[in-house]
Amino acid sequence: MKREIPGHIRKAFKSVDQYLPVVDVIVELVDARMPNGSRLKDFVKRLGKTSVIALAKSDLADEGETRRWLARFKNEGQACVAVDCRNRSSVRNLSEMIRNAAFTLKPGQKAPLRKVRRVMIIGVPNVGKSTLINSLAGRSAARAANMPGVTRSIQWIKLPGELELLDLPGILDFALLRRGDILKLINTIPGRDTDTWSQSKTLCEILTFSGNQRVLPGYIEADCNFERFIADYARRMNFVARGNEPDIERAATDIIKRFQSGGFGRVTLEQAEHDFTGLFAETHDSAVENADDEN
Ligand SMILES: Nc1nc2c(ncn2[C@@H]2O[C@H](COP(=O)(O)OP(=O)(O)OP(=O)(O)O)[C@@H](O)[C@H]2O)c(=O)[nH]1
Ligand SMILES: [Mg+2]
Repeated sequence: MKREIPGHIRKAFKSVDQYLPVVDVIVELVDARMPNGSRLKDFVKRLGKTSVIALAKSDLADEGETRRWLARFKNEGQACVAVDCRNRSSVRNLSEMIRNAAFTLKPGQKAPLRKVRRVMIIGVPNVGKSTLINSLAGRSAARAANMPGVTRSIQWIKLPGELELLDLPGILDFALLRRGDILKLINTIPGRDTDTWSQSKTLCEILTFSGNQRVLPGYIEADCNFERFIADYARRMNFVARGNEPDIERAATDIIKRFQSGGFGRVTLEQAEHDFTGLFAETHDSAVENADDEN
């Protein structure tokens, strides 16, 4: 059965159209662990505004890989910076960049009559938009939590120095939805408990593709064989199922939770110089259904 984009995401698209005429700058917030796969590139380009890319959750991503991503975006002529959205000092550079973009006029551009400049934060669900706004504002102004779909209403948040930020719900387009399973790995689309087996298998495959096998303890020792690795992991963690068998379902869930919270160290799933995550695309309809189910 074909379903549509969830209601609050449709509403976010409408709000972008509604507020765009009064917006001066767009902050494109992407996940540093998957900068391209979480980027709404075509969508933001179509809006035709000055934009700045911020790589959120860079505290969870590989530092070298983040440098390579920043170099790639700079090469494309994009202003960009890596941030930990939860940390006020980490977002200072971004704050500077936003001010520069908002208050510097391009050659031939007329200054707007209003003093205040307005900034729209655009990104996929759960990437850290509300957390970033709170750090930029220096106070808890927007509700944030670790699940997609937290922001449902639209609000302007005032910053000192004539800036206003718009907190929007997360946006997903069909190109990103098609990447279903890998977006669940970074918690953009909520995974179901019954999904964790296929998610952890995808995680192992991606880590193998990206040469990051060492990240998962025991994976190389299991010859990068997923089934063997999961069973060994369950045994090591003392996850026991009925009949004294290793509880491999619990192991799969544990691996996903641990990965998402940085428990295996800093890992980037998508390489700046060799992007292969498109290989993990799902069919359009099943991906849309997954996003819809939880919202
Ligand atoms: N480690 C880490 N966690 C972050 C970062 N930014 C946000 N988070 C966490 O990610 C979760 C989601 O943050 P939100 O700010 O609610 O994300 P959002 O993009 O507003 O989400 P929606 O409104 O649901 O689209 C929260 O648990 C945050 O604490 C970051 O840079 N690093
Ligand atoms: Mg939010």
